[in-house]
Amino acid sequence: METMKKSVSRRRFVGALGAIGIGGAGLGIYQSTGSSQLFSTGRPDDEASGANDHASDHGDHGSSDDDDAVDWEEMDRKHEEGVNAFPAETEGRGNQPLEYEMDGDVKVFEIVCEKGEWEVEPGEVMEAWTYNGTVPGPEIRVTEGDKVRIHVHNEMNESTAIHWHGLKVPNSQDGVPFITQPPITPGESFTYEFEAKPAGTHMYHSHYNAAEQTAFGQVGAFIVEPKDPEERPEYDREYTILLNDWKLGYTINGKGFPATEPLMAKLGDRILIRYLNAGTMHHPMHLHGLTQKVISKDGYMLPEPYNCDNLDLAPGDRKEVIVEADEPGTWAMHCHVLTHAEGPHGMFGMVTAMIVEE
Ligand SMILES: [Cu+2]
Repeated sequence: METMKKSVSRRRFVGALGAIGIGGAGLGIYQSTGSSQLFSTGRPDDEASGANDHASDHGDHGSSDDDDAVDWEEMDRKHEEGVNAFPAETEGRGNQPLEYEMDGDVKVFEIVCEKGEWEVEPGEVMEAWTYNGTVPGPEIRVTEGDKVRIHVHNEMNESTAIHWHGLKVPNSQDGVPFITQPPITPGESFTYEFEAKPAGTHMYHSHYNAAEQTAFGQVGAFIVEPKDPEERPEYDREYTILLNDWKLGYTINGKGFPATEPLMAKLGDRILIRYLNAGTMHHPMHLHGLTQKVISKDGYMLPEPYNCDNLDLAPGDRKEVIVEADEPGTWAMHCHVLTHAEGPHGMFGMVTAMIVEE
């Protein structure tokens, strides 16, 4: 992973979005229906209030049947404001490599489950349940065939357990309380041990009160590099896009637009994107202007890779794509369930961009 924030030109981003015609057109239709709930960020406080900070103050004029009442200049301003803020600084960064120690030939990792806070968007600090303090949790990355030991410490006030989603582990290590192990009760620890296989993009996530624990942030990427790199296509850079919804809203790697990070590429680069959907909904990820070649599903290489620009991700899915950065510019990239991405106040949630520099 690379730090990308510094090299982004906001002017170029705005220019590119202008060129592809993202704007307020058509939003008057949404407003005349008065359905501001459509633009919920998905967070529980939104559900309670029936509105949210992306949609709430359009209620002032949203109930009007007269489209002329729409303050289009204000809508333009809000749209522009969000884009100008991208990529916005927030506290905390998930998905960072988890260090390990060697014990003989075993890679030993430590994971602490705890409740805390997480800044999802600038100024929007929410209750989060974390692995080692971040959302998503740190990235575990090993090589196929590695022996792995993971100590999980539960510092929460409810039980938990971790499931190694996509990995082929012995049944006793599968992480499902009352099926393969007792729950890890508050204050207790549990040690998982297995051989890392098969190669691919996998996940680890809570399998206890999982709807809540995972939605509050207890999920991370578990990458198993192939023993033989020749098995996989070559690439110049890679990015992980872990999607989640519900408790922290619609997020990419624990952040909502404009706090999401852009994917940077040099013209001609081949970019590997690892998509993981940890959420409760489908999220079709649409990349403007460039082709996504899907090479694997759940770690398994496709016998016939296929091209697309809109790639559906069901809950639990992991898909790997190669994008050839063959067209310069700032290309919007977002979930195409548009209520997860753009409302009367502009873009939010599952939105980022691939920036191809010449
Ligand atoms: Cu979505």
